[in-house]
Amino acid sequence: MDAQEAKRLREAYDRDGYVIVRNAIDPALAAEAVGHVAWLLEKNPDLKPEDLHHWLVPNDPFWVRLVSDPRLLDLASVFIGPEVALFASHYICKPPKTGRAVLWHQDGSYWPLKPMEVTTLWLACGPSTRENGCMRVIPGTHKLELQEMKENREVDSVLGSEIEAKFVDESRAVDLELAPGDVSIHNPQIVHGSEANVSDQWRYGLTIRYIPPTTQITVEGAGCPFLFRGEPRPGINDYHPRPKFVEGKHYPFAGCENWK
Ligand SMILES: O=C(O)CCC(=O)C(=O)O
Repeated sequence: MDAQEAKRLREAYDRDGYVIVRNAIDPALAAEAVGHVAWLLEKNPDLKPEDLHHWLVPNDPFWVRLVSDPRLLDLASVFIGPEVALFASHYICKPPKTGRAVLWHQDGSYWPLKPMEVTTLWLACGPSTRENGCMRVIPGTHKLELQEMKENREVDSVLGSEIEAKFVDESRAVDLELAPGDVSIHNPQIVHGSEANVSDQWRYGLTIRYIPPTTQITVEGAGCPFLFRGEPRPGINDYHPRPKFVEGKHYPFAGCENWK
């Protein structure tokens, strides 16, 4: 990415609270991620496809390979600087007809991060459309301070909580429709969510939350810290080592021989 493109992305993100990058990764890698989800669901039959959480990451070479892809790290560094660590990553996949909504919320309200310097890359592994419950944002709401999220158990949703309705003007919402390999990138304060999947197609999405190594995860176990670029800071975060690929134990992927 050249400096002019980085400037364009940064300006859009600062103005709107989000930006879309098309073809951030190649379709073959996106397709491997879809296979990974099927593999994870088979290995973890008690987990719902919306709930493939960060605690699965440290012992999963493909997951670490995917979130440390240099193309994604280059993008993250536009927003958080050249040193890039992982705070957390979570597949939110919605099965046809039953995939749950994500109620309107601000991410930062849930996160034990100090300071709140963090950006999310939302990677479309398959097509993400209005019908299958793509992510939606309200542009400009990243300028709103972090609010307390309120519990809502009346709707079957992924988070079970939401921002108060007075902060949500749905008439201004933008659907982030993405093709496999595209990413949307969003600020931790932007008001966003997604609707249930009413289509007969799966929606496959991977959230990836990047921080600089100067940001501390203040609650142990709240994330899956890895340091991909830069130097650790004393007393800030214990980073996991890169997991080794073991045939028969891990999801096989292109290049897994380099992870042994
Ligand atoms: O995947 C979704 O529908 C919502 C994602 C989200 O809330 C996030 O990445 O912060």
